[in-house]
Amino acid sequence: MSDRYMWFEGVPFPTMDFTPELMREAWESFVFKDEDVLILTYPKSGTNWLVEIVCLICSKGDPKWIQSVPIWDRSPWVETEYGYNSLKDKEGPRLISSHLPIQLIPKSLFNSKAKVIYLIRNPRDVLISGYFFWRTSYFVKKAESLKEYFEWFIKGNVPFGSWFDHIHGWMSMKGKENFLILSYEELKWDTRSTVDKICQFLGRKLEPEEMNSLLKNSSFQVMKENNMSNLSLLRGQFFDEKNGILLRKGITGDWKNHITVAQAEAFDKIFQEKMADLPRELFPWE
Ligand code: PPS
Repeated sequence: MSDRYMWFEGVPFPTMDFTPELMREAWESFVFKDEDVLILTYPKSGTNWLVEIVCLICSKGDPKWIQSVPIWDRSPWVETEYGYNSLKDKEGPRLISSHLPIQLIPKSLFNSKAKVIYLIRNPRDVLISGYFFWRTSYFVKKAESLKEYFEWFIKGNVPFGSWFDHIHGWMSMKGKENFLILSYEELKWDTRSTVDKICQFLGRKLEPEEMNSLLKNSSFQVMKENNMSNLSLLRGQFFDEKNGILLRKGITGDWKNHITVAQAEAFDKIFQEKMADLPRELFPWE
């Protein structure tokens, strides 16, 4: 059980599988290769869904890989001890996941042509998803109530720091040829077209039946039942035995069921203040 964070360079991180030494080594020494694909998100934005989709693009819709290898081995987290060690000597093109803010990503990214997909989600839904997820985990500080977590989220006192800073930081990459920005909302509202966009970005093509298999196997229901993707293998070790759940609801706008009118108004005000300098089309839920 944890009642604290692991702080690194002023940003709070989970306490399990994260150490300052490893994070510094990854930051300074990890080498991105031009053929790598990096899936980058602020936590609770749909990372695992996007990983599942990219894996199915790589396997041309064949679900064997996603049904036999845990998702954290298919696309390891570069900032964790386990992920870093499995990635660093891996041959060939790699799928890599990260929640790191731009200032802490391994520096070699900026000298490589690795393809980066950055997935954004309505921060109100990110907040709710995070509230329910972190409280079943053994590796982050737990809020007493949603009210308390709401305050922490606004201040950035949550795992991986401020959502607002994360978005601002990574938006400095907007317009670069190797940087694709997507939203959870577009992925949810028009999965097929968004997958087409990803295929185009990765230089891949799927036949219609391959695409249909991808859509079926990355759907919320199928992923929720896939033990290689739903994190159930980590229950007891990283998460509460009974309640640890990654695939909770998988919808847009669930925040409306949890946040009070006063909180929603306060959030709108902060969002407008902090995000006014970024183009509105980045935020399709507005
Ligand atoms: S983590 O722990 O930060 O890596 O979580 P992450 O994967 O980024 O986000 C978890 C949320 O994504 C939802 N999810 C999906 N939605 C729709 N379809 C599919 N297939 C899918 N897979 C994961 C998951 O349900 C979490 O959102 P909430 O709102 O909590 O349900």
